[in-house]
Amino acid sequence: MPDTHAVLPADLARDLTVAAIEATIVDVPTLRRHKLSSLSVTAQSYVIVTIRLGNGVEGIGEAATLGGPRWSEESVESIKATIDAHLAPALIGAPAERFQAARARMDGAAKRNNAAKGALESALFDAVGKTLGVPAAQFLGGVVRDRIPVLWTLASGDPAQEIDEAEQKLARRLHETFKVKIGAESVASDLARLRRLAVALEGRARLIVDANQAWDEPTALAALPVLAELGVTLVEQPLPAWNIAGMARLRTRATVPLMADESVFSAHEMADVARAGAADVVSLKLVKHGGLLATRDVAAVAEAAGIGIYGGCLLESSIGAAAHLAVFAGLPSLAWGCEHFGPQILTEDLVTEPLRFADFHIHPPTGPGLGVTLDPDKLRRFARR
Ligand code: MUC
Ligand code: MG
Repeated sequence: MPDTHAVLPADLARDLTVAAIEATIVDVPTLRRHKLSSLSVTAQSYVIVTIRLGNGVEGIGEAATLGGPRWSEESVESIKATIDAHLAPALIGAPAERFQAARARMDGAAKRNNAAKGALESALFDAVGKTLGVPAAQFLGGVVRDRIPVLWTLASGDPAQEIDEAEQKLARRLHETFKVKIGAESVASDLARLRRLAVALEGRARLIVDANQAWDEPTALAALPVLAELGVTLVEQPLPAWNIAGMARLRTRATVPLMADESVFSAHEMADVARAGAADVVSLKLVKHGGLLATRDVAAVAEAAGIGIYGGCLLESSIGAAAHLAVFAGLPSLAWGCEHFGPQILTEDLVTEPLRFADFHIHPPTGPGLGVTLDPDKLRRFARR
């Protein structure tokens, strides 16, 4: 098919060609140390992508990472290099509004590199949406919800600090579900920490846990009944990403639902997990799936298999969060809510008007494109030198 804008009026169409792409690495400090099973961060690193169209309109997107290339294989350095050398050249001159064709061009230029592709596709949705005065969610069929339950992650590893942090979130009616990061310490110490949290917050908060692949099968099997007894309502990625058969075996013995995170990047992996009966719930993330369209594809496979959907994050700023929310707001079902607390854990957000959190919900922005505006001063200030 020729790369023209045949479906749009000629003057508008001419303008929607991708003219320039810029990728900037930023490092934004977090309010406190955030500790996962295999990494710990005191700053979040993103690649902020700007796409300028022929009409002069700019769209923005964000690729998040966590602890360099340790959460997934991409780092901000690899993301910027892949965009500059391979993905940007594949998009320059292409019609921005042909999102599926842009996805095919990117897939032709680079295997995986999903965080990089997700940032670029977000920027395409933003630029075209801003040109046409239409929210990005509209390109995916429009929204079915205008607010989404949002949890907070407790990840300092210090139970006294975590109880205090949860109390503050409850008092301000920001979050009433808390995801506790486990797996960095021994199982006994994690379970003791969880017991302190469960007792302190009993009847006032829900707890879920994320082991980020830290356990083997016997360890998980022994821990699951204790997690159930403590009232934990969801257990995320207890086993290594590759251990789908192990997750399926665990699931036959578990009384707490299991969520796949690192096990599911592609829609094909989602289908494998579904076929194996290896998860009750899946966590969706742009950085895993490679864009808004791909995230919706993974959601469709999950829905078809009766697997619950949870709106995952990688501590994105309001830019990346807005791109996720454009998808989440339109999914037929989002039974497990979302975790886009990222904007609140940064010392400063990267947009002029941060996303709204109120009454334990996050509100997807309603303006054109992603509905957020990059603050150029902050981009300059946090850009890596
Ligand atoms: C993950 O594995 O879920 C999301 C929230 C958080 O604290 O860590 C991330 C990554
Ligand atoms: Mg996770």
